[in-house]
Amino acid sequence: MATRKTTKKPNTSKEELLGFYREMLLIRRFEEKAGQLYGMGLIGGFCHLYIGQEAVVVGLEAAAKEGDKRVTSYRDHGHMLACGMDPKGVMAELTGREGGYSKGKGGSMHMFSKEKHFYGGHGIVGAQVPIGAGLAFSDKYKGNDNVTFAYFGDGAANQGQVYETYNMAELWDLPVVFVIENNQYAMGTSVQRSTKSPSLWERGAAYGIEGEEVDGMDVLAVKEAGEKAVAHCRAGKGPYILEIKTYRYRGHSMSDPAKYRTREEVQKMREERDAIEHVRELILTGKHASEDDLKAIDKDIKAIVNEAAEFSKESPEPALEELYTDIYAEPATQEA
Ligand SMILES: Cc1ncc(C[n+]2csc(CCOP(=O)(O)OP(=O)(O)O)c2C)c(N)n1
Ligand SMILES: [Mg+2]
Repeated sequence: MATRKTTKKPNTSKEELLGFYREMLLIRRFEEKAGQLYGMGLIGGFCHLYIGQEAVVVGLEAAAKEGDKRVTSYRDHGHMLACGMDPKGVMAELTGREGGYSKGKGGSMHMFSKEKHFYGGHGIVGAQVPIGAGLAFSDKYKGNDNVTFAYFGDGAANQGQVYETYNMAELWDLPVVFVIENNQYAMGTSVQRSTKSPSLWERGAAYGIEGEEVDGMDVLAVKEAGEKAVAHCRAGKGPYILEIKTYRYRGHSMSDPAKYRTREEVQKMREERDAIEHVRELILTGKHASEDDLKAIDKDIKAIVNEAAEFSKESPEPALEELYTDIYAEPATQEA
């Protein structure tokens, strides 16, 4: 992965940097807590943590506006927090409690928010990509200027449905940003082992889709690329691909034996490329805040996460009768 460019003065502000710091830290601390609750047996099933990749969603959310949509895979807790969903509702869903976004009946991979335009959370690798194009189609049909962010991984990028979607999205000029979160691994398979072509975004050229590679450990670079992508879509020029180079520090899921990479590789990335540390450095060297100010933010975030954990332990399990609810959808009404 390319090293961070430090020569250019970052085009940002104190407020923006502090906001990025807060939002990325919230995701990291939330995920650490989710890992603990999983270890305590309070979260069952699968649990895919987003630690290391925080700058991707936080940077892209900074480029989004109200009305924009997002859809992603099972590694979705960060996406939900970044678009403003309630940490209590997310954590309670992870623990299978009534206070969760799907009343405790869905879990990690089955959460949605109509209010925040978050369309899941999908366990089937790549399934969210055509869904993302469908969401973008609905906005194009309604004639508004909303954009959909369809996130998927490097592993998913080798799926056929991605390319069928590329073709239709470009054919119909759909306002969708295809975000490839290239964290270098698909479960235990590295990109080097799965993929011959060195870049994933360039495959869009076969369908006439523009795109670029982005440093996913630099939240400012992600935001800048996001703004460009979104402007392209809003201008009616069709889809755009962002291949965001990132890294997950934790295993694929909580049950990952981690035999496919060395501890040193992970350690090196944490020490040299961590996105939160990067913003912290920019804040301190730019004298935007003191160590004590940052400690106060850390404390604040810890309190939010602890409150979410407490809520998710205290919220009751769903009642037995809930087994019979939310099975069939109400007939959809035509929106203006
Ligand atoms: C269609 C399908 N095939 C296989 C799986 C099993 N599986 C779950 S995650 C995963 C790897 C996906 O990796 P990637 O797209 O890079 O996303 P990441 O986990 O790195 O975020 C696989 C093969 C699945 N869930 N769905
Ligand atoms: Mg991956």
